[in-house]
Amino acid sequence: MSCLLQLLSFFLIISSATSIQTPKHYVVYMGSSAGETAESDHLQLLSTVIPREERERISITNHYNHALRGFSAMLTDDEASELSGRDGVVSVFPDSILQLHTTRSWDFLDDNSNPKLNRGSYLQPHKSSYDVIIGMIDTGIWAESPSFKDEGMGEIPKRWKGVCMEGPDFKKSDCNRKLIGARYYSVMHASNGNNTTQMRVDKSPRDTVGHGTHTASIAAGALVANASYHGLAQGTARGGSPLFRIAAYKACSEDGCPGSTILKAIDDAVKDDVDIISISIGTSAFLQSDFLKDPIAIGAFHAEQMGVMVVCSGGNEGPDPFTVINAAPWIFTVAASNIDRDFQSKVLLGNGRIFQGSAINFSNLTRTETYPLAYGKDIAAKYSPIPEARSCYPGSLDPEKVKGKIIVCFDGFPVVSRTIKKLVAEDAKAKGLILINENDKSAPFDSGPFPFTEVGTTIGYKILKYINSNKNPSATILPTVEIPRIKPAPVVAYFSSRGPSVLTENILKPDIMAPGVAILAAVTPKDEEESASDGEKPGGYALRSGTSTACPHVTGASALVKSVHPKWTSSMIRSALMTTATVYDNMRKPLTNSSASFAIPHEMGVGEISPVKALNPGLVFETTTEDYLRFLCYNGSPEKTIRSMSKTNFKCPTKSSDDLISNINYPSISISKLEKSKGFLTIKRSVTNVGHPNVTYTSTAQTPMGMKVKVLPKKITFLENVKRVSFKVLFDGSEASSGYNFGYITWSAAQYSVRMVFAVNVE
Ligand SMILES: *[C@@H]1O[C@H](CO)[C@@H](O)[C@H](O)[C@H]1NC(C)=O
Ligand SMILES: *[C@@H]1O[C@H](CO)[C@@H](O)[C@H](O)[C@H]1NC(C)=O
Ligand SMILES: *[C@@H]1O[C@H](CO)[C@@H](O)[C@H](O)[C@H]1NC(C)=O
Ligand SMILES: *[C@@H]1O[C@H](CO)[C@@H](O)[C@H](O)[C@H]1NC(C)=O
Ligand SMILES: *[C@@H]1O[C@H](CO)[C@@H](O)[C@H](O)[C@H]1NC(C)=O
Ligand SMILES: *[C@@H]1O[C@H](CO)[C@@H](O)[C@H](O)[C@H]1NC(C)=O
Ligand SMILES: CC(=O)N[C@H]1CO[C@H](CO)[C@@H](O)[C@@H]1O
Repeated sequence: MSCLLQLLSFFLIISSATSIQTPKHYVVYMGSSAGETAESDHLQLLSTVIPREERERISITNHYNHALRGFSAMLTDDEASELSGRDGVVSVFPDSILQLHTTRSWDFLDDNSNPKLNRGSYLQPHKSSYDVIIGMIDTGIWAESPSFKDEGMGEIPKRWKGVCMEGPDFKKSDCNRKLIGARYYSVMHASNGNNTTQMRVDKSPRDTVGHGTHTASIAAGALVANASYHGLAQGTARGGSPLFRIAAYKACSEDGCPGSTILKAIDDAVKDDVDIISISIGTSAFLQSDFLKDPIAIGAFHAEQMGVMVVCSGGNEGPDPFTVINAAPWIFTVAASNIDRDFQSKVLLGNGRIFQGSAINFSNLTRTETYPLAYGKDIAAKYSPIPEARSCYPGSLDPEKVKGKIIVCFDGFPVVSRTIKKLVAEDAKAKGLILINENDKSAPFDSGPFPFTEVGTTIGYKILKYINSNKNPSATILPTVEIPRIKPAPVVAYFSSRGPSVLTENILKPDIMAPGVAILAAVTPKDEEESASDGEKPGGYALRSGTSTACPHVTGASALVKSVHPKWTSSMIRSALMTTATVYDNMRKPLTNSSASFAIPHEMGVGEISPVKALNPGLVFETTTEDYLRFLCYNGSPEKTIRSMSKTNFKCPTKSSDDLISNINYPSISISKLEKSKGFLTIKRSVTNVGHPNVTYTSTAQTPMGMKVKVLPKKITFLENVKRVSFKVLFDGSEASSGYNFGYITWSAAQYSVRMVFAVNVE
């Protein structure tokens, strides 16, 4: 036995010693920028690990030197590991491809259901005193969209240091007073794990994917009257405020976004002097390892340190818990909700019965004619397994039997998205597809001109019963109609990623929720060709879903607060939005999730944004860079590393443990472990008065059954010279039920109401 083991390890040593390591793309992160670092310093460092005979590899693909310090380069694993031990190197990690937050490979949200902008009236235009610049890190921009017209906008702010990069299809004159900057990046070497793939070299900031155009028009699009998607969702399209400026940083292509390029885009955006960065991109929840090996978390940390706010989508991997990403405490993390609008395509059966289905389609079918109706299982190809045929699995249906019929399938096999099922039916020349969805997926699917609708299991089984009890069942799918003023709304979107974060349960994530289902926003013409029926004039707008569309709503809302309170830091703006968020829907009932249960903070954060209320929050929780550094200590990063990031001689507190993270001055409270036997646990917070100078606030607590919550002191008073006051919250879970308990504490005075949500895991 031991002999065999020895033999095995012998072979292992041989094989690793003889294998030639292929260089891959790595990011070498070196902490805070200490002023401009010359590229030659980084080349010098590289030359100490790369052998002389491979000198051509001593070359830097990205050089970071504004917000942070570091570079990316092609390295072997050994070279990378050697570099990671060097002085001044915080982390070395393989570059990876992050995904746009509207698509995912095993998607519940379909490729088609990309993101786009909410119809008007979401945010009121507001008198602003400060000219906010929003940096969109995304797939670039379609400058010609009416959403980026600059009518009525004043001079570009003098502090702006960005550029409008040109390309074969993009001229300097494509930028204007609304779209003030556009950059693109040469994305040459990118690798996923050990598989190095060559990516296209970009030549222009133009958006060829559509994602960046949608998100930018949501955050800051101009007013566009009569925007609609083929007549649906008609109204005035506009972003957070028509007056905000946009700078586009094209870090992504349709293949995704290399982390090394996102980091470069953040570095540039900070240098260019944007106020807020919006990122609707991320890795998969299951690939998260460490905040300091995550390019978005690293970039966002340094942006925050330099006074630039970073807003990110929380991901589309819901509804399972522990799926939220972009969950560092210095990131504003956004969940998605449905809004009060739905899209339905009715199914009309041969027997005259009509059922409601959910879809966005351009079906040309009418009431007057019906088509043969068949269940996938009954028209299976030879030898194909029944579960596959009942789910429209590729290759499982007999094209001869499908042709000319309306097909009914179940939504089995999560990897086979709605897009694929639609293609399976369409390729076999089906007349239409009725999908029976076991889960309410809440985001209507855009099937373009192909007749499609999606029904729940109750209706689904009625349709199957009709098929089974009729010799010649038939049906038709009617064109989509918009159903306005849906109740209840908002509702947590099914796909929205859920907390807690796998990286720490002592910060509540996601932070907040915003509209992210069937949002109308600007698109690129290419995007539209696919959906337009013959001869139809493209309208320039489309409906898309995903936390990608929710994030720029929060970016726009943050910009609104910034425009009215230019001196506020990002943590003050975040706090203002969080403590004023609403937890009630349009029926004045507590917010719910898509299965009609009360929504919990792991689904929606503190609730749905309420941007206008956030302009006057009364009190704010300020979270400082020092707080974030202490967070890193508590989270287990070495002090040496944290010093490299801080630019100072920062010292970690002598007592350092994960539990102490709950004491970071955050606008919500999360406690990963409250032991029943240990009595009261004390949490500290401090609040800053931004409202009337002489005021006394009183606290009340909304507590879950059995849990004791005490706020000390119960009243806090602010005077002209007393702006910041500390208080304690004591939690006793000895009689509470085990598991997560949720509630909130409200500080009230006159017109102000400051809500602080808590999540406490009782053991
Ligand atoms: C890297 O290669 C090893 C073996 O060659 C393989 O087991 C592993 O899955 C690969 N990792 C990635 C991320 O591709
Ligand atoms: C790398 O990935 C590409 C596409 O994902 C694949 O075609 C190729 O075979 C992979 N190469 C290696 C060495 O695994
Ligand atoms: C908007 O469209 C409606 C009907 O399509 C039309 O009557 C109206 O004049 C349009 N308004 C503008 C401002 O174009
Ligand atoms: C609907 O459009 C398709 C092409 O998109 C065409 O083949 C079909 O005949 C049309 N059906 C009706 C009823 O007009
Ligand atoms: C809604 O919330 C309930 C209770 O927390 C939970 O059991 C259910 O799985 C949730 N539904 C979705 C779709 O997340
Ligand atoms: C606040 O109170 C102080 C004295 O307590 C008073 O001098 C001051 O005028 C008050 N300020 C306002 C704005 O009411
Ligand atoms: C939502 C949508 O586009 N519905 C269309 C479906 O098709 C009919 C007929 O072509 C159109 O009139 C609807 O507008």
